[in-house]
Amino acid sequence: MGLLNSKSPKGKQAHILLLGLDSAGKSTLLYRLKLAETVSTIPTIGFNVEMVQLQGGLALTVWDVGGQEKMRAVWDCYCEDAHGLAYVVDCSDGARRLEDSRREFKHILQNEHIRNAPVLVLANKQDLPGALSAEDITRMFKVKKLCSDRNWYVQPCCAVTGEGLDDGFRRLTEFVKSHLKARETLAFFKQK
Ligand SMILES: Nc1nc2c(ncn2[C@@H]2O[C@H](COP(=O)(O)OP(=O)(O)OP(=O)(O)O)[C@@H](O)[C@H]2O)c(=O)[nH]1
Ligand SMILES: [Mg+2]
Repeated sequence: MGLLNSKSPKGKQAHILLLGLDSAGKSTLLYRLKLAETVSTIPTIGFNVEMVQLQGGLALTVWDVGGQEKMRAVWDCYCEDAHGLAYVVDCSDGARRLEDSRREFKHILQNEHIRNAPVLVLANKQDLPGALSAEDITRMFKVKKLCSDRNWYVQPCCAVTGEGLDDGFRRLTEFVKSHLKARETLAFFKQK
């Protein structure tokens, strides 16, 4: 049984927000997940939205928002209906870009609409020489500290081959299910 049929908000899709700096690999990753093939991408101006069906019947609506600087200014506007955040990092990026990415990550976690929402950090481009590991990113981005109020996981991956993507999104889906359940329980007791 997938999220669509679960007892989480009736008729609601699990809505995942896919963010990360420009060229981190978000669109490559989205279409790899959806089509199981590598598509050639152009920088996203605005957003792409796709329904992704993972093996096992899990359905996710994934919003891939462009990561260029002018787009980052509007990321907050996409948070309102999100049940989970997938944040993509280009692990082959230089120190300055990694710092920009870390800063944006910290900022988006403060958005009240995704408070407590689970986070999957995708440590992408593991195929490139010198790419930082998932452990490096966890440390550098202070994920443990910044996500102490929610479920989180840092998944090494390669969007071009698809390695790590299914595992990461499956874990995120499990987190989202528990998050929705907790929200439902809270709403039930608030009604009383
Ligand atoms: N080697 C390698 N290249 C990758 C990987 N993932 C993405 N790329 C490449 O990185 C470039 C940018 O990928 P996109 O998916 O367009 O990046 P994006 O995050 O959607 O960028 P914006 O739309 O500008 O925000 C493309 O040339 C991809 O082929 C990866 O895992 N390994
Ligand atoms: Mg894109």
